[in-house]
Amino acid sequence: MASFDCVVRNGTVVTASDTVACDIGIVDGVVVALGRDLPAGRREIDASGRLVLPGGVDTHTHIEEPAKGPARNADSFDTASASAAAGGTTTVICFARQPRGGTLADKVAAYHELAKASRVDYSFHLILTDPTPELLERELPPLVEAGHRSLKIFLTYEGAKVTDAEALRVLAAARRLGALVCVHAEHNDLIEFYRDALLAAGLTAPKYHGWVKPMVVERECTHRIIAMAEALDTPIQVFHVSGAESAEEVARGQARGLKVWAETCPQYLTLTTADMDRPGFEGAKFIFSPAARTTADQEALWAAIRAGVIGNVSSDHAPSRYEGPDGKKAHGEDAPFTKVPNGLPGLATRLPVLFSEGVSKGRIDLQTFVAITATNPAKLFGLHPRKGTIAVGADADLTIWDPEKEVTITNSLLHHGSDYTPYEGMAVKGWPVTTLVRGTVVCDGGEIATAPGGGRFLARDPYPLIAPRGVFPGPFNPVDGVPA
Ligand code: DUC
Ligand code: ZN
Ligand code: ZN
Repeated sequence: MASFDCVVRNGTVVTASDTVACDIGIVDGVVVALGRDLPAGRREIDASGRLVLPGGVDTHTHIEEPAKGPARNADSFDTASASAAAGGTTTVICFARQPRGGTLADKVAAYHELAKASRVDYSFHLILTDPTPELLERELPPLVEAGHRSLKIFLTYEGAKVTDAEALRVLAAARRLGALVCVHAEHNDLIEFYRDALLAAGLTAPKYHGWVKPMVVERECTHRIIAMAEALDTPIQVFHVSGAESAEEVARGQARGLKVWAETCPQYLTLTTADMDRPGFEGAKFIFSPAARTTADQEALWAAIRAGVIGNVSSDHAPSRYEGPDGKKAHGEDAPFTKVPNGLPGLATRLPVLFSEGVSKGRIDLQTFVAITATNPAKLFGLHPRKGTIAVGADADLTIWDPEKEVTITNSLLHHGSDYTPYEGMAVKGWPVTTLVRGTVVCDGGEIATAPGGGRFLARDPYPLIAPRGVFPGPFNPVDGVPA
């Protein structure tokens, strides 16, 4: 009788700490053995000449979220999870959003229903747009207790943004409840001042999206939210750090010993302001926030990754279609940049683009690649060691990777609901060939191998990494109203 449900044989297993040639034995979706010459499994997968990586953990994905006006998120959980699987990602964290002036609990329940179509495992961040005492004191505690252990706030975007006073209340609530706060940090009033001036000057083409939010907009706000988090001794993650100056703010906070973490995204490592200036309306495909920056910023971000300042590279997958009445052209081909929905598809391309630009081009090593795409995000969001590594006892979420395979990215490879990829025509070296979620092959040779569904919700228990330090900058603890 076979000892294992499945054996992945003859591969080179890579984790954030080691590279080892060994087989992987799987029973009931869990890794139960790592070793040479394991006995036969009911299913055998030959990984000769391949790397076997922990399945990617993408902790910033907008899936089937309601959008503004005629615009629509181009993915369902069916298509988004297909693109995750095709790109070697086996866990996503996406967003259940409180409607402004509305309740969150109903939205969370409805989002759980939608997510049942996911092929990959998933967890939710809770977006707070209206942090009233009722929300923070009554609605939120049971939701966090049920495993939604991260909150997101926006400091910009009409309809989503919170004031500094509200942000402080969210930070205080998160500290009490044991949740991590993730922050979209851009200075709203400054953006609006720039916006009004640009529109008044008749500067409306897609490239002016870059002008409306220069680096100072993000740098100031990154500094501000870190200061607020420091004052309340509340751990935070800064989302989508786009360039050198914000990374420097994060590094300064970390050097002071603060629990401040940061992510960046492949688009900030590969795209620049020039992409928003492509001919015609093409630049709209590259409208996302914060905006793409310079090649010097890209090098600074790689350096921040190597230094450990930025420990997580997520996709910020936020797909719109380009064509059609609900996508980038929803307001026409001459629409001002202010009317173009923000975001781009990136779930499927996150790992290949990062591997190619990072590992294949020698900017980072394999261990760093695994750390920033799987292990660190799993740790930061309370999913490790079940997710984010290959170890006995971990879920058998695996990506079998061909490090030599050369692929020209084209949209039809990606399985998402968008009709474009910002990386169309990009040549990459290194590609996922087979993806397993808890021992089940979900994508093989670019073909999706399972029907929608099968993914599981990952409730996240309290975990020590995001416990407050117990250190305040003054003699008073303003969260609990007692001496520090
Ligand atoms: N920026 C965000 O903050 N969220 C989704 C899309 C985007 O570009
Ligand atoms: Zn954001
Ligand atoms: Zn986002």
